[in-house]
Amino acid sequence: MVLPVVMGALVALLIVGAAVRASGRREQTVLATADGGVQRVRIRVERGYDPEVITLRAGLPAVLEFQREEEDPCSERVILDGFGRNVFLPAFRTTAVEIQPNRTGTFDFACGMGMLKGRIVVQGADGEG
Ligand SMILES: [Cu+2]
Repeated sequence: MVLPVVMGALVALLIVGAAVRASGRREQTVLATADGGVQRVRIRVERGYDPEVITLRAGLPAVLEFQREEEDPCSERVILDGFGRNVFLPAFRTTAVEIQPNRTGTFDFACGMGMLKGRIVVQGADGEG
């Protein structure tokens, strides 16, 4: 029977894919720079966001530098619902998006179609979420 073998291979592939994805997820903690107290993080955009999870501190402005390294229309907009931003990202450019993370919490961001996903975690000054 060929079908069970194919199914088994597919399941194995899915498990491997999930493991790679889990280990590939990177979290970056961003603390205020000494000059001007602006938090700054660069996010590479290519078939996803790298890092996918960004930790910010509440109460300090933050600049997210989206470095888009592809022309795939999927990633041409980034939507930060929690911050009321919907921004066009030109291909092979870095676009700075300034946000004001005043409230603690977890705020998802995504491409225009909701296929590429990232997350901003805003923590209080004491490091609590
Ligand atoms: Cu997309």
